[in-house]
Amino acid sequence: MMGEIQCQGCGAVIQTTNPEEAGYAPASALEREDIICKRCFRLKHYNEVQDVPFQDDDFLEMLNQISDTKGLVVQLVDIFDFNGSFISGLKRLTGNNPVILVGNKMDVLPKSVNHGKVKHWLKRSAKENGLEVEDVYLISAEKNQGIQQLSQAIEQYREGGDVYVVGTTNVGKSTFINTLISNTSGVKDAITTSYFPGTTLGFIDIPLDETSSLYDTPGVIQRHQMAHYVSDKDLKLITPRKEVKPKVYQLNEEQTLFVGGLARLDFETGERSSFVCHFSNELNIHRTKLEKADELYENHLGELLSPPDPDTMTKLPPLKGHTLKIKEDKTDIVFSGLGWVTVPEGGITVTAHVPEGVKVSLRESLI
Ligand SMILES: Nc1nc2c(ncn2[C@@H]2O[C@H](COP(=O)(O)OP(=O)(O)OP(=O)(O)O)[C@@H](O)[C@H]2O)c(=O)[nH]1
Ligand SMILES: [Mg+2]
Repeated sequence: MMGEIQCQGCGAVIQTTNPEEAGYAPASALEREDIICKRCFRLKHYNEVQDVPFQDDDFLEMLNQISDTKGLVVQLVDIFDFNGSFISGLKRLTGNNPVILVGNKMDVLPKSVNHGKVKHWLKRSAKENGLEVEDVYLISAEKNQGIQQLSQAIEQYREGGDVYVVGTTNVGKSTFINTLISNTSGVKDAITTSYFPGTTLGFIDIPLDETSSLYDTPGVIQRHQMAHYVSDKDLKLITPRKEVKPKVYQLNEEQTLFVGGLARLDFETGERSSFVCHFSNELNIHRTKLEKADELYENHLGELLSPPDPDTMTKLPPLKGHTLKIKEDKTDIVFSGLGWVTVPEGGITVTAHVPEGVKVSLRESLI
C-alpha cells in the first residue's frame, strides 16, 4: 500500500475519479492535511451512509493477510450478540497469532449481570467454536470502561509487535480505537464510526512506536445477523443504547410473548413461571395466548407487532420455531442480535421463533 493515500476515517484508498466507489474525494481535498473521503464526510456530518461496491469476500481477503504476519489479534464481540458477532473461522484468517477476546458494549448489560459469569461464558463459547484465547476482557469502548486493563494486557501480549483489532461489523472496533487514541493523545473521533454495518473499509494504521502499529480492520459481515434483516430505522431501535431494564412477565403455559414482530417465545408446558426479558428498552413486548399467536402475527405484523416497520418487513424471513427443553438451572434463551429471556430452573418446554437464519441458543443464566 506504499505510496497510496488512505482515508483517515475508513482506511479506503483515496481516489478522485469515481464518486460511486470507495475512497472518493474531490481533487481539492488532497491539499488538506487530514484527508477523509466523501463517504466519511457525509457519515460524520449528516449521518448518511453511501453504499460502496464491496463484496463480503473482499473484507475476508483483507483480513486473511493477518495469517501471513506476526502480531497480536484482539477480537471484539458484542456481548449483546455473541452468536451473531463471533467469527467462527477466525483461525483461518489470523493464523497462529495469539488472540485476546474482548466483550464490548458492557454498558448496556443490566446491573444484575455477573461479570465473572459473562467472562466465563465468553471464554467457553470461544472454545466451543474452536478458538483458544489468551484471555478475556470486558469493556465499554463508548463509556471508556475497562480500557486501561485491556491496554495493559495488549502491551504485555504484543511483546513489542503489531496489534490487529478484528471482529464482525458493528462490534465497536473503531470506537474502541478512538477511545485508545483519545486517552493517549486527547484527539477525539479520529476514525469514522457509525451504527451502519460496514463503516471501516480498509486497514487503518495507528503507530504505537517506531517499529509497531495497531490496526483497525474492516468488520466481517455475518449474513445471519439480525442487523441485516431489518431497516436502518429498526436497527437503531433494537440496538440497546442504555442499560437494559429487565421486564418481568408471569406466564402460564400456553402463553406467548412477541418481541415486536421479530421474535416470539411460546411457553408450551410447565408451572406458572416468571420470564425476564432483556431487550432494548425501546422494543415492545406483547403477551398473548398461544392459540391466538399465529393469527396475531399474520394480521398485525408491522403494526401492533413492530418492528419490523411495514415498509421493510418483506426483507424479514418468516419466523422459524425452535423447541427447547429447559432442565435444571436458571437459563437464558438468547435471540441473536436482539437480547435474551431468562427463565427459572425446573422443567419447562418453550418454542423460540426467530427469522429463519438467525440463531437461538441457550446458556446458563448470567444473573
Ligand atoms: N452501547 C455501546 N455502543 C457502542 C460501544 N462501542 C461502539 N458502540 C456503537 O456501535 C456502533 C458501531 O461502532 P463502530 O465503532 O463503527 O463499529 P466497527 O466494529 O468499527 O464497525 P465496522 O467498521 O462496520 O466493522 C456505533 O453505533 C457505536 O456507537 C459501546 O461500548 N457501547
Ligand atoms: Mg470500524
